[in-house]
Amino acid sequence: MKQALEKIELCAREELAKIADPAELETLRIRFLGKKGELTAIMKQMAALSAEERPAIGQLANRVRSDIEQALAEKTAQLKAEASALKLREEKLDVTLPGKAPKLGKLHPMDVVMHEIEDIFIGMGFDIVSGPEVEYDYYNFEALNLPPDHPARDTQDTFYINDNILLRTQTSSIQVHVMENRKPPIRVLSPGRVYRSDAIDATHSPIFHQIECLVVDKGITMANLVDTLNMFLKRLYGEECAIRLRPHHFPFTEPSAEVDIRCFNCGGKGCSMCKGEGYVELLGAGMVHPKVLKNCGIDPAEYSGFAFGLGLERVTMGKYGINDLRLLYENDLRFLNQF
Ligand code: 2NM
Repeated sequence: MKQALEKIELCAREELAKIADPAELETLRIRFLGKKGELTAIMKQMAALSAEERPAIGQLANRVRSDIEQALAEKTAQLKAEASALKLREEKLDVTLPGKAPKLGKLHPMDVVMHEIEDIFIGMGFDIVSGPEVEYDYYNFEALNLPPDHPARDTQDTFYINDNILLRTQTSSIQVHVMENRKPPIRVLSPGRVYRSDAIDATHSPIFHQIECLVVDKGITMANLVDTLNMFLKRLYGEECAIRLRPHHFPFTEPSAEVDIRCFNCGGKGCSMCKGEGYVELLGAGMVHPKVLKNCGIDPAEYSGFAFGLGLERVTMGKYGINDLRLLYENDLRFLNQF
């Protein structure tokens, strides 16, 4: 029996040494120490021993059991330690490695210019206002003194939703809402998307952007218009910027003017950039027509105002030397990444 017990211990140690998987440990424990295990089977035979032999064999059996239990515990601890060391190795994170920089987006050149213009006017005490792109004929044309037979109202030029509703062709429709809803003094800048039924080419698009400025108060004159234009354009283009006004006609302003900017390339002498003119057309402006003020509930005998409007595409193209409008809409990263 002594030999049998020693053999069990030896065998258990050998088997244990081979194990690499924690799941096999339990199988081994049952095989040697379980109720139907090898050690239990030997213990059951102890009844047959003589009273002299029993204590020594009993002691040995107990020692073998506790030795196997201890060996099992040690192996369990060893496997656990190995598994956790492996996990640590596999999940190792080197926090000193350089990070992967995320690709940052940036503003479209038209947004850059628009924000710049908005900031200039906010600095002069203006509010930035917007309005609906789908508009009533009244706000887009009638209130602005465009008669029913005016060519701009032609279905060839304007996208109509129905007889009465259209896609706004100018941001002046916003100004009508502003004048209806606010009391002078009014100082607003209204940037926005506008729609005209034009074919796409290097200088035209059915969707483009305008920025319009409106001031209404007591005693507003052309002098205020010219001063505001100079202040605005010198901030946008630099102190050397100079402008000139040419008489023009708009139905919603009287008098009206086209505003040219002196050519930056030749300083006014005339060159290929300005086509020999010395000046480049930039925007339209004028004193708000008394009929328009009246349409919007403002008494033209008490108040006067000036307004001007510019195309954001044209200003952006001029500022960055872009020669084709379509580049602004194509979202080609080779183009956009240059800004
Ligand atoms: C322009 C040129 C001249 C303009 C007029 C008005 C309003 F609503 F006050 F009558 N808003 N904008 C105006 C005047 C717009 O764009 C070329």
